[in-house]
Amino acid sequence: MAIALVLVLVVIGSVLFHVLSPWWWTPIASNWGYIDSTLVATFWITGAVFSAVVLFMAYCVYRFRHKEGQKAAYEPESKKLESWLTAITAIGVAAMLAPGLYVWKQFVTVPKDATEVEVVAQQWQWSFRLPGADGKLGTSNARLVSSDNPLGINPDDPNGKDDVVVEAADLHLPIDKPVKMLLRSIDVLHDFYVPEFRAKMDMVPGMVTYFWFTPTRTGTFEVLCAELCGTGHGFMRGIVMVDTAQDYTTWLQQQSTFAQLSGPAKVGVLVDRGKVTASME
Ligand SMILES: [Cu+2]
Repeated sequence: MAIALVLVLVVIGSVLFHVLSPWWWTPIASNWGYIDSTLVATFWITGAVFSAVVLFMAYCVYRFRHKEGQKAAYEPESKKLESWLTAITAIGVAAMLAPGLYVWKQFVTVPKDATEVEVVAQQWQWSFRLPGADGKLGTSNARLVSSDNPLGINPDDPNGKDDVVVEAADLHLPIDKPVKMLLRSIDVLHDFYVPEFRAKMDMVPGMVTYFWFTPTRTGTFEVLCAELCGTGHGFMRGIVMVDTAQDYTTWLQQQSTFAQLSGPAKVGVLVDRGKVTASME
């Protein structure tokens, strides 16, 4: 009897903890509200199943408790019970997977007007690269990484000359413009994660992964690394600031291009700082 009561209390406590918990998501700052809905659906389904199973256990503990002279019936198989339990489980699993697959399709189907932004991870910092006035990022290769070229940008690619390099500093993005995040790592596995954007993706050395999103409110958001990447993993933080179009342009004009950082002697081109224009406008 006491055990049955404890099981009922576990269900009541779990539901109350979920409903009254002060730990919930940070307010969303991107278009991915659908990811939240998918999580809510998963909470409802797993919560209902958890409550049903534990309450059923409590019922059985109470109903079939020991009584003098009572014998249990042996029934190793029940086709009918197995069929409907299988059917209900299949429906529950499908209801959790289907919205996830649907939102995943959207997550990696990048709209045509999205601007590319490259994120480069390394132990243990974040750097960023934006296309310059030509709207194109130059090619890159981890073999080209050096103290003068920390992102490994190809100096022979003309598209890369005007790329804006933001090394180990804050990234700014304009509000309400879709961006395609191209994710690159130059050492080990990392994972670019901004909780408010409801978006994260592994970064794998040797390949470029991506997702897209549209920032929907201005503010300062923390970038976390969501992949255990070494002793400095916990300190691998960065900042993404979502600006109004005007603030974004002001920031962009203060940034340096790859050509400027490399110096005229190395690439033979001198780009005027004022000519870095906002490719997202
Ligand atoms: Cu990391």
